[in-house]
Amino acid sequence: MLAMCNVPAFSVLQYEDYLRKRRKTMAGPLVGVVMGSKSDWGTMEHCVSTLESLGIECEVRVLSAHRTPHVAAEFAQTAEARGIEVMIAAAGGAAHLAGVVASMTTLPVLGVPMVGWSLDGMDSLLATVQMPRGVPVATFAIGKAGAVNAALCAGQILGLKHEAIREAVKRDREERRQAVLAVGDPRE
Ligand code: C2R
Repeated sequence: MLAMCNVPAFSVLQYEDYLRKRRKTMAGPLVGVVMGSKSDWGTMEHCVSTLESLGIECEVRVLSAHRTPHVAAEFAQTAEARGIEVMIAAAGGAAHLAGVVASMTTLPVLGVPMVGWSLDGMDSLLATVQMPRGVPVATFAIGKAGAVNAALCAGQILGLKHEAIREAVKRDREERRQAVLAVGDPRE
């Protein structure tokens, strides 16, 4: 599992110390975005573009808890060691991906239900949100709104520690406020 991150072999204590130092110096992706299929990209690109608009670097992968279970598990298990601080997982239909990711890491996992091939995404919403006690997935709205809000929420979580991201989230909120006020009378 650790081979994927090129972590040299040493004791658990040394490894934890190594991770702590690495995290301090590391400027790399802070968010891991994973989706069950390329067919989710049309929705999840709004998540990634929102992260980018906040100046948040992210990893983006298509991986499936059903079709590529071992790689999906490894991606989640090694996320913290790669410097990832928040995971976003999107899937449609029998949407188990976010739950499986959450089972493999203690990083916060934000789940985004995709509109699948039927049921307008209600299946994905319930599959993502109904996690058993003890393994949370913070679940967002179905589709594009959820994709954007998951990115903004990731920004809010990261903003607790990263000042530049905190300020970017405040700017984004102000821009959205201004955009509504700029509409004025919609008949015009
Ligand atoms: P295809 O379009 O590839 O057939 O996928 C995907 O997220 C997608 O919305 C259809 C839908 O299947 C979902 N999928 C899952 C998982 N893997 C793929 N729900 C999973 O691991 O939960």
